[in-house]
Amino acid sequence: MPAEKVYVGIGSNLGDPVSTVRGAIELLAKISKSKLVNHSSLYQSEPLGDVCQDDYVNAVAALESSLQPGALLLELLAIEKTYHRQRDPALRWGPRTLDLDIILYGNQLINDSDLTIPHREMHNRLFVLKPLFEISGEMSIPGLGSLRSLIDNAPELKINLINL
Ligand code: A4P
Ligand code: MG
Repeated sequence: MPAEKVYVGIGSNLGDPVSTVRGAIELLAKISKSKLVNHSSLYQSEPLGDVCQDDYVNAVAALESSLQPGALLLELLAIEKTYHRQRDPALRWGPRTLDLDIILYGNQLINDSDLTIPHREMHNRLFVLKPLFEISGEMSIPGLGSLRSLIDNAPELKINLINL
């Protein structure tokens, strides 16, 4: 199967989100039959949805993958699992959030019970659209139109580049 360009959204807001996102990018680079070709800067963004949570660190990575979408999703879930628990300063185990979403898989439109591509909420999420634009530039999103117009029409959200 020829490789497809895949964009993966990365988000974390528990524990040490910067190191989690960096670690996730390193693990994305090790996925079989896939190559990490680029990743965005890290962004700090205000939480969308639940009001009682910390800011997120978000990024988007670009892969070339010849894994089928379902197989790639399993790889992402395995990476999430490695970050779901972390020692807090009191040495107790606590939850850790790492969300890895398939944002785009080539030009494919997928609507399975366990997989919707493009990601069903991407157009509402500047924390996905902005890092995606940073690495892809203007592009056409299957079924949704131009990335530039999605950014212009997305709900407002505080989001800043993290200068590391
Ligand atoms: N699934 C369907 N389509 C996809 C896809 N394209 N990529 C299914 C990945 N998974 C997909 O995922 C549950 C199931 O969704 C997967 O097993 C897969 O079969 P999940 O990550 O456990 O849950 P979810 O539906 O993604 O909901 P979750 O995690 O509660 O919320 P979201 O939608 O991931 O959002 N605010 C900021 N600023 N930044 C953030 O990153 N993230 C969230 C969580 C909320 N607010 C945020 C951020
Ligand atoms: Mg998710």
